[in-house]
Amino acid sequence: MDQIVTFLQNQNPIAIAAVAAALAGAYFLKTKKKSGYKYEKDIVYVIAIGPTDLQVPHPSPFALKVILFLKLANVPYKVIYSMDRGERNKMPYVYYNGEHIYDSHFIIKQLAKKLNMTNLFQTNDQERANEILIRRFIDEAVYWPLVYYRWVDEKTNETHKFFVAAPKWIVPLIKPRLLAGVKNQCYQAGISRYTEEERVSLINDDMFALSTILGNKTYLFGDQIGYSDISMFSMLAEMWTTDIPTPARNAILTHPNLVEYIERIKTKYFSVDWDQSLTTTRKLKNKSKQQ
Ligand SMILES: N[C@@H](CCC(=O)N[C@@H](CS)C(=O)NCC(=O)O)C(=O)O
Repeated sequence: MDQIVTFLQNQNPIAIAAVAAALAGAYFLKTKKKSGYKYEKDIVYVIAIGPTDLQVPHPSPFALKVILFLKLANVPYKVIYSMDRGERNKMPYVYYNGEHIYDSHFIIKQLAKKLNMTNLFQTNDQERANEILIRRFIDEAVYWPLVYYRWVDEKTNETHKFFVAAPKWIVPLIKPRLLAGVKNQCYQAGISRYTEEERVSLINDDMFALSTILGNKTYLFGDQIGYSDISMFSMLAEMWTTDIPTPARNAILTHPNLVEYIERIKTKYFSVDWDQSLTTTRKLKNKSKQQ
């Protein structure tokens, strides 16, 4: 297969693009078939990208949000690793008792209602307003440095870790397209257009804000974990759990309360499956080496 890839690399770019598109298409269709899974009643199926060689069980902070929510709800769930992004072309999405739900926010809102998890949300208007702002700030703004340093920055990117479960031969065919897509998103979102100094100052401000709001509380709103904690833990854990000293990780490191917060929630809710999922990755990695 390596010879085929080398052969393709020496051909006319248009011919390569056509062959690459056909092979990548076939591969995506194959992984998409996983969405034709035999679903069981009362189990939530989370369809999300992975596994990867990152140090987190789910590479998407939005998938991690959904998983943490499902743990809190104490509802049986299964993760289906797939490239399938569903009809909104975004991951994750879930399937539950005959219904697809898209977007981590609406997944959590709708399942919380079905599962009667009202204690997750603030009831006082002032707190509820703060909860909305914190969550939207994290999901929509703090997200971009995570993407930028994982995918775009030459010194810190971990893109190779996303393809461990894919057959080796397909990687040179699908990776450039995915990478170009993510780079374009970072440009459009604006994160790529800052100077590094500006980017770092924004990240430092973001972490200062989160650390100050958390203060010495166990969770953002006191002793009980709430909806905005689900977002905050998921985004910060993705940034923190890497051995690459990205500016985002460095910024977290300067706030001991954020580090303790991440480790506390990770230990409490992911004591088993954080490592279990890394083992799954290792197994898949060995399998893809053999292909
Ligand atoms: N608002 C969505 C955001 C989901 C999202 O941006 N997912 C990323 C992966 S982390 C994705 O699907 N990116 C592919 C794309 O945007 O084309 C949610 O909360 O679920």
